[in-house]
Amino acid sequence: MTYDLVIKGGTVATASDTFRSDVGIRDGKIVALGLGLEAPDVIDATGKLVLPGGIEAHCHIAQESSSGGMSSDDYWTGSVSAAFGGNSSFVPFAAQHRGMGVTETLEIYDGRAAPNSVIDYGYHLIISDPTETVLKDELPAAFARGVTSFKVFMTYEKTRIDDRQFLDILTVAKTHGAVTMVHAENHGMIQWMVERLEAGGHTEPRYHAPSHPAIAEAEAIYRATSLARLVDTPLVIVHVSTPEGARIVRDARAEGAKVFGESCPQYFFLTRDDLDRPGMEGAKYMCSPPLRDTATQEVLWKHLQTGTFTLWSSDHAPYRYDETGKLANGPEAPFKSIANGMPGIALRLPLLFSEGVGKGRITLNDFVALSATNAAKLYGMHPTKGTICVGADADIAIWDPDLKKTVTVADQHDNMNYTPFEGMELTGFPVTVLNRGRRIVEGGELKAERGSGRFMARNTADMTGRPGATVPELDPATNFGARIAP
Ligand code: DUC
Ligand code: ZN
Ligand code: ZN
Repeated sequence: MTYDLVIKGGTVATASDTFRSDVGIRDGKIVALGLGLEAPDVIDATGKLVLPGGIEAHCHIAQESSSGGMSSDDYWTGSVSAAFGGNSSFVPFAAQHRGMGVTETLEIYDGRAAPNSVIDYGYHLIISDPTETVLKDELPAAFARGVTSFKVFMTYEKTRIDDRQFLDILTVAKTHGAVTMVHAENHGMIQWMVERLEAGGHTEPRYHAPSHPAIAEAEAIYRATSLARLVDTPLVIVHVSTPEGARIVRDARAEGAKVFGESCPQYFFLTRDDLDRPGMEGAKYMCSPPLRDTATQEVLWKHLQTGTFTLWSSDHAPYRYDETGKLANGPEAPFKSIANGMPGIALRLPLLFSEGVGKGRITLNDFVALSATNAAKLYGMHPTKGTICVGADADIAIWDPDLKKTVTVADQHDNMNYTPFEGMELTGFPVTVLNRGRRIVEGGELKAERGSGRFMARNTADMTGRPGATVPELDPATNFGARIAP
């Protein structure tokens, strides 16, 4: 057999196995695993780890925030930063705003992504206006073109949907096999807290944390999982930030519900104390849900270790620390008028590798599962993406497990003027990244052409191991609850 490219001498790891193997690549696909493979083009991976290219499954790229401002990264800078962080593909959001159609929304994002992305991309569709046309015609059409995951918000004035609308969306998702994702926080509790804080004159960034109490997340996660269990359809709770929230996800999973949890590095490595930095610096650390505390971090690590979280995502939501981003509403804007979100797309994987694998908290195979395989399975990309096997796309990240670096904004390759992780010392970084067999990052340089990433039409989720259950009231065997089954 002949190959276009062979990755030679490395240690390959998948979500289940770690083994010495060369990787033979032809026409952008992995076509052979074995020793002694040869090709005219060889990457020497001696002493390196050969891992599936990361799949960043939660990031905001070229997206207007709910407060109107545009994210600082477009599909060019966002995808370049992702590639330097060891990702071969990503799935940002396409956000429908009220009054817009879904088809129109996707066309807008096609115009933003196709000419710019250097890695393969798809979209999760944010639905904030579930009209009859959207539910009956546009969501099925989006699904048919490979947009197979929908996100909803339970808070934010301009995007939130109510429980009844949520059920309608879950029902469409169930009919087509789509996955629904939710930002779960109780809107009324947040509003009430904000009003009280503002009335007391507490408007600095540090008050963002108490304005989103942990119990607001727990209440909404319980409600969201209950709605999904009524419909018996898959639901991802994104950016879980509290022990209470994680426990609800864990319990729902233990009962077999089609519920999945996602968490993000900021909740593991930063705390609300960062919001207390002098002047407006705290604005850099504002995200929603907000940063919590060190006790929370310990609990979240345990949930990551024991499988509560299927997904580890950056939630890269970049707004520069200047008048184009965080300070768009003035140099002393009240916290409620400051865009929520922080960057981190290039650090999602190095942070987890260094502090997870490097510190013995998780295995290398867990790392692979969290970096790519789980997202590929849940969001309908597996096995074309997310693993190293014959027949898969040659999406590969070659890691130097011993490479040490101090995090600095200059190394992020994004369009930001800060990184919240500045100064952290990490060990283990990707050094060469491939997408469909082509080098996109090598030797510290970008090798990919702008616009060379391709749209990924995604399939339905793999629900193996998540049986779900019909609630008694909807079980035809009990006549929709009118009589008790014998
Ligand atoms: N939710 C996100 O998922 N990202 C940024 C801000 C938010 O509210
Ligand atoms: Zn969110
Ligand atoms: Zn997000």
